[in-house]
Amino acid sequence: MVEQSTRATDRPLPLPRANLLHLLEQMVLIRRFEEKTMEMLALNRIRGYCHWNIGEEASVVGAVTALTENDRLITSYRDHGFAIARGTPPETVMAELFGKEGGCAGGRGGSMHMVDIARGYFGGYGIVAGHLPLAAGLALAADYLGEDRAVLCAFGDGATNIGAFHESLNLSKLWHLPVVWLITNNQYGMGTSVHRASAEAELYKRACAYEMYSEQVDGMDVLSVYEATERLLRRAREDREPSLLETLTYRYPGHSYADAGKSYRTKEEIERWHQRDPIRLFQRYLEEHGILNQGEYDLVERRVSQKIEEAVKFAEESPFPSPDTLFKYLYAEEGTK
Ligand SMILES: Cc1ncc(C[n+]2csc(CCOP(=O)(O)OP(=O)(O)O)c2C)c(N)n1
Ligand SMILES: [Mg+2]
Repeated sequence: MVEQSTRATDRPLPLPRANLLHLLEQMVLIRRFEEKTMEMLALNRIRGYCHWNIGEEASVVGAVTALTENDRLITSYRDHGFAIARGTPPETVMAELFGKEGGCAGGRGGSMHMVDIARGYFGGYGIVAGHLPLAAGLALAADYLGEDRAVLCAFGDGATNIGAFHESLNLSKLWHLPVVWLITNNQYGMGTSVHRASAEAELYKRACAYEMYSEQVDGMDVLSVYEATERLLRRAREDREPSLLETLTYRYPGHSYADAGKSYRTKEEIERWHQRDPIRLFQRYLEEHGILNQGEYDLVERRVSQKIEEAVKFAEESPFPSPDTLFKYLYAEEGTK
């Protein structure tokens, strides 16, 4: 099969060289991090659920990189990559997966509940579409307090068939809230394809019910995702207008550890999406523009592999939370907001 090129190949460079290389390194970091979590799960170092962003790196990194420091992010449970892309140190994400005190949620959250308030990451949520009303609330707070920030709310295609999706989009348009609704359309909600679940399978079109602006982009092309998200976040901040962005992408592994992802997808389909691996596409783009050669790519892999080793070491060495702190974080403490 002929590999499709990135849509961005014939455009001028949209970002300085260092930023482009950073996008690549973030994507490689997320890929290798997730592969390591699979290994750690098999070794029982990580217990419980694990939903990976493998295959979706361009959608995750492209969107999150478009946020300003002031902006806010909130996501579903498929959240390891979102935390890393937002700048949460990989070692605290790994420690969270291990259930350790040094984790970004103090070991209380685990895979589905990464959080990093200091970096404006308001967390991953396990209830499908449960966080969309929270995103509307974050955007309403920004508006009410006159803050110069927008909210990026990421969720899966499956979330678009939940009532909270419609309620949140409706209110956000009615009240002109500064929020970008981001559908990471990886073609499946567990084992159900979008075409079997949604009467309108072009999910971005659903925004028309709320007279909301929407777009669909190639979610395997990190620059397309970055450019669209950056533009829509700016519109949210400056014009106080919400919008809906759909990225078309694919998760290469199964839904979680209990799903091999093979019974409801053909080998041919999986192979077709592998032909457009977001990391390979962007690597080629950078090579075609003389920004990267194989030796430099190998260095990226080496740096990433070092970071992953450090992340595992930190997670292993961090203690489990002490039982005395069982009730910590359950109630607000006096003097805290
Ligand atoms: C309200 C609710 N219903 C069902 C589930 C079980 N469940 C967990 S993930 C999932 C699929 C969601 O698919 P999608 O929104 O496309 O996200 P993806 O996993 O593909 O990233 C379902 C049905 C849940 N967590 N919450
Ligand atoms: Mg999905």
